[in-house]
Amino acid sequence: MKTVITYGTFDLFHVGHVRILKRLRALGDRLIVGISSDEFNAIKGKKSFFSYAERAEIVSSCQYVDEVFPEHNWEQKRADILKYQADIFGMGHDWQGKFDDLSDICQVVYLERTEDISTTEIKRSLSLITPEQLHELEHSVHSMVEVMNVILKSTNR
Ligand code: C2G
Repeated sequence: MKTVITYGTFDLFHVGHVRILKRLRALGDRLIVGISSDEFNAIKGKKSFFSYAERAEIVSSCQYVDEVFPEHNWEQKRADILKYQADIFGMGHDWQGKFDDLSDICQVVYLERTEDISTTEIKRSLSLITPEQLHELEHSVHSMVEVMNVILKSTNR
């Protein structure tokens, strides 16, 4: 049973997260993920949209993930690797070299990141939506609902 372990915030779960988890899972028989707690996120200078509990629930629902646990600090990785008897520690290549010190107790790998998507970029794009655009969107949705109701009524006659 080859165990792979990784860590992250995984806020606003997106295809970049899915792909790294899929690639890591393919390296072994089970994948265990340390999800950064809200308090650790603060230390990392991040404020996630979803709470730890929500992010843990989302990541654990991913088909490539077997177990999740809280990541409280930078220093716990060595103990976690020993506790879970992890054979491979992996991260996206934006962390290249940062965790090589763990190579005495497991294989350390850095896999290709998915370019052009990030939680930060998603938040930035959403923040650019103006109230007027939201109003227009709301109006369009209402119009679509009215059209659908007419179609439904005409088909139910
Ligand atoms: N990732 C990726 N492609 C993206 C975005 C993220 O492959 N477009 C990968 C990252 O390389 C990382 C994982 O997804 O391996 C989680 O990324 P984040 O949620 O941003 O986590 P991070 O802030 O990197 O926290 O102790 C380690 C830290 O907890 C890592």
